[in-house]
Amino acid sequence: MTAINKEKLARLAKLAEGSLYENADPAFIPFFERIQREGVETVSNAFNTLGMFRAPHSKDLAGVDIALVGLPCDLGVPNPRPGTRKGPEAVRYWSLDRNMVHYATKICPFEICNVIDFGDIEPAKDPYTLSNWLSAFEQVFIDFKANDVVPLSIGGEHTCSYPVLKGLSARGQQPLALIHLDAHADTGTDFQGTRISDATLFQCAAVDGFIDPEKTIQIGLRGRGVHRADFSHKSGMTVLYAEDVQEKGTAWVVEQIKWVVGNSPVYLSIDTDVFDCSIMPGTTLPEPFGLTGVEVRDIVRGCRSLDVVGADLMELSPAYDPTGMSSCLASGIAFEQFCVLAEARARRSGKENKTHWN
Ligand SMILES: [Mn+2]
Repeated sequence: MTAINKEKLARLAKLAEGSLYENADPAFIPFFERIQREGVETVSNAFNTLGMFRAPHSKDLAGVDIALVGLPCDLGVPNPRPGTRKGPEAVRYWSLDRNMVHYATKICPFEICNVIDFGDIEPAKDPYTLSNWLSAFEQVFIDFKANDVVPLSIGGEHTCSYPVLKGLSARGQQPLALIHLDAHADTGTDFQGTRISDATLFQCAAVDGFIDPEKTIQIGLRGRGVHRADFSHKSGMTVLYAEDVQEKGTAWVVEQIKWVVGNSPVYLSIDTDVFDCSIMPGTTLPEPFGLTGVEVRDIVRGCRSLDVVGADLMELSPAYDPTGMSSCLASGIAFEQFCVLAEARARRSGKENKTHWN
């Protein structure tokens, strides 16, 4: 090839002028310009002032639409693979490598909702006792509910979802529908002498009136959890096995979700073991033959039109994830959940609030 002519080089040089974001999607240039004015570091990740997905850290719930929050507890796991207490830290780390704008749906949660990173919740005393963690979580989620704050929680093991559901249902006064993605039903009874654990929490949540089993759909079940799913069937939950998703497709799954949930306020809980063990070693109980990242993504995106009032991503266990890719995938799914929550929150309040960093 001969040298590229000067006019073409000049044209390319012109295209390359300007700052990093001047060549961004024009719809989001005002957003990126605003957050630069507000001092948000958007390139380097080496800033411990950055919250999850670069949200501002705050404990003040006034005027807040969405709280990103960590539940760093793994005391409800009786098996020999503890470690989910490090899940929030790993998602915060990998969340800085996600964009602040959804590349496909064009949703920017920070432009339609006032978002904070609430930090992690820990009990004020005796952290050796599971019930102290659950009480600490319950109190915060009661406050979230009272202040109309929508949470995206990162676990922690699945027991932590019980006090979340207790708080968001106003201790059962306003029960929720539930979309539950998991390899296991988590509707067992009294696991090894403990009533509330990561094997029983959804039975407890139903018996205690926090969720309506007839408006509950469990998706992705397989392997060792299936024979413990009796309560799910008998109480009227809709149960879709991993094979149902793989054979009938995610569009069919989303139809079932809409049929079960309707327009009820719904909570979206994802256990990382819903993913196949080959892409999710970093979880408490890895299960073969699970869902792909794209399948879970499409199911979450399929919830965009629903009245989602809270969501969580549980059981991420970074110690078993030497490459970090389990946490990378988890942070990507958490961003999908974040966008769905933000859209639903803005729709419910009928107005769009912005996130501010100062
Ligand atoms: Mn689970």
